[in-house]
Amino acid sequence: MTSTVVSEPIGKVDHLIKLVIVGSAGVGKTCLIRRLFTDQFHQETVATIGCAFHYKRYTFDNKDFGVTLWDTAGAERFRALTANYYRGAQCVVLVYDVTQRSTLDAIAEQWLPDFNLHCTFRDAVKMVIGNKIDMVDARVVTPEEGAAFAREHGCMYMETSARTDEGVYDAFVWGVLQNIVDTPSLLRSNNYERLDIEKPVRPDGEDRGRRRRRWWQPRC
Ligand SMILES: Nc1nc2c(ncn2[C@@H]2O[C@H](COP(=O)(O)OP(=O)(O)OP(=O)(O)O)[C@@H](O)[C@H]2O)c(=O)[nH]1
Ligand SMILES: [Mg+2]
Repeated sequence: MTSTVVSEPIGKVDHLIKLVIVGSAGVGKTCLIRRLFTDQFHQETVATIGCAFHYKRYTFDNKDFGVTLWDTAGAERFRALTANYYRGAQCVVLVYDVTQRSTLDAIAEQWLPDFNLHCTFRDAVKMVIGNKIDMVDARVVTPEEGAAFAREHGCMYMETSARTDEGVYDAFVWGVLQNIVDTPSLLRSNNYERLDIEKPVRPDGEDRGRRRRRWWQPRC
């Protein structure tokens, strides 16, 4: 299997994949995505407001996959809003910080129940990620505990460091995307009408006569 990444506006692809990343505030969701898509890490970050949208095209076995990645805010005040993004998601990535046990507890108490309640794919891929493994001395959740937790809740498990890049590509591409690609029930044709993402309308109004839709501006 080959995997290449193309950063470009949403165009014709064989399949669209919707991936939502959730977890408590400050666990490193935005840093993981930045590492995956731009191979950068910034110590100083700004808390996500609501949700940020990213798009990237990957090629697996000569088929194009458009991956829409929804980076949600971990702050409690956005909880109700985040539930809206689960609809149509083939995958949820549940991130916790290995130096803060409360963020792992929050997956069991909040993030996973919320996703199970609102998701629309019975076979959705669920991946628990323990992030910040570079902070060896501050670590409080062991890899064994993390893996046992994920197993108990029917999820895959990986550990990462957005800072050092350890495990990031493996978790998202070989873990999450590969699993989706290998699950036929999760793959849908490139038919925007059936997807949770809305087809962009050309500014020249090409789609006149149909309901006006938003013009998505991919961010990377
Ligand atoms: N040491 C270390 N710090 C990290 C890592 N990932 C993120 N951080 C730091 O953790 C802080 C929060 O990172 P964000 O990516 O903004 O966290 P978030 O989960 O997106 O937070 P919200 O948007 O508020 O939900 C920042 O100061 C990052 O520099 C990591 O792998 N290792
Ligand atoms: Mg964020």
